[in-house]
Amino acid sequence: MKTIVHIDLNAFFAQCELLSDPTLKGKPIAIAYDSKRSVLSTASYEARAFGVNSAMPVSTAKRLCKNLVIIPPHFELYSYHSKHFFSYLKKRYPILEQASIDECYIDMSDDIPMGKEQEYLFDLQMTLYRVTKLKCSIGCGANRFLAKMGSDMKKPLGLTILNQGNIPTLLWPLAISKMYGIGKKTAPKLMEAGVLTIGDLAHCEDPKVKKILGNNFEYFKGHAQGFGSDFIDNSAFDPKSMSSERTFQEDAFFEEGVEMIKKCCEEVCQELHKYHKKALSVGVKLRTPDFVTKSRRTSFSEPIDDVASLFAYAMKVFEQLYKDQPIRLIGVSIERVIDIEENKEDDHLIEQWNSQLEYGGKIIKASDIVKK
Ligand code: TTP
Ligand code: MG
Ligand code: MG
Repeated sequence: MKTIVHIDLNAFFAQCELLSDPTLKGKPIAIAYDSKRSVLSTASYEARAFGVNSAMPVSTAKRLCKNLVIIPPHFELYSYHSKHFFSYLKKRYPILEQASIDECYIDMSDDIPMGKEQEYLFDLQMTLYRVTKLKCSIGCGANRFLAKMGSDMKKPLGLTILNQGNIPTLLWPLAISKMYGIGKKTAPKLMEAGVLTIGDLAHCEDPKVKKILGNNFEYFKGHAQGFGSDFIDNSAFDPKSMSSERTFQEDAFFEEGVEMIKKCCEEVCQELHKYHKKALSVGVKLRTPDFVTKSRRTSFSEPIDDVASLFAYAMKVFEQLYKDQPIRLIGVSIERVIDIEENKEDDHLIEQWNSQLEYGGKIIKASDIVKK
């Protein structure tokens, strides 16, 4: 049996902002562009106490929490902290698969003595905090699913070890909507069919539920029973292109098209940050209801990785493509993706930062990271 660990940083973007500006400590903060239409990337735990959450419209969040401090995103800063955090881990644990900007799976079968998971992982969590000043939650189990569910159970600084012994008391009572892999659309259908908790699915034989989950029924039921893949892919994924596209439920026009382009740009940028890359070109694809697809692209002289710039270029392309016709599908892609240069200054900053942390430390500001 393997020992798989999932590590996820707590309120990640918000923590990064806090490291740059300690006066924010204890305040409810959220990361978003402060405009009527935008949604929150994340919120600090102080803000979550008011019901404020990721993906919530800024207007709703402000209504729920009058003193909410809205901070615009600084992706370079988040990318910097992410890189620092995961490269520290990668040096110690070679079988590591980064799953997003703030989480990874690690196979620690050869690292943790049997039965010593709690002590070992608690020490690791404290070391990570000391070295990086970032709080994370850790989950551990015999497979990826249990590790992922475990890291989500307690936050911040949670540590949850799931095994066949405690699955009935820790995993099974959770609402089916909390099960990793069950989407927003599927959860209500399962609930309607009487599957309210993960435990219900673990024991389910109902043909109605089999129909809802289709070919994935056994897969999800297996997870609910505590089984699943324990394979960690540590071959660093090195994408040369990235894209995001959406089909509209009903044919859309210019304004909805612009909204969707913004959304796609945000998704593509998240991918760029995840892999520490920048883009040199952007393409827009547009499909009309008669399935005619047109696409165009443009290149830039300076590599970029921020949503605002990518969106501005994508809009130029979209305006050339759009001829008042209804839209069925819109996509944004970047084909020329390059590594962010291994910047000597960055390494120097990390070193300086590490040594200063030892003495209670200097604070790194977004402006120190953002390339001049
Ligand atoms: P998550 O790990 O999902 O969330 P989180 O780290 O903010 O909070 P938690 O303590 O519950 O793990 O996402 C990591 C970062 O990704 C998050 O800080 C901001 C960004 N993000 C978005 O931009 N939009 C989103 O809808 C979500 C969920 C995250
Ligand atoms: Mg997180
Ligand atoms: Mg995460």
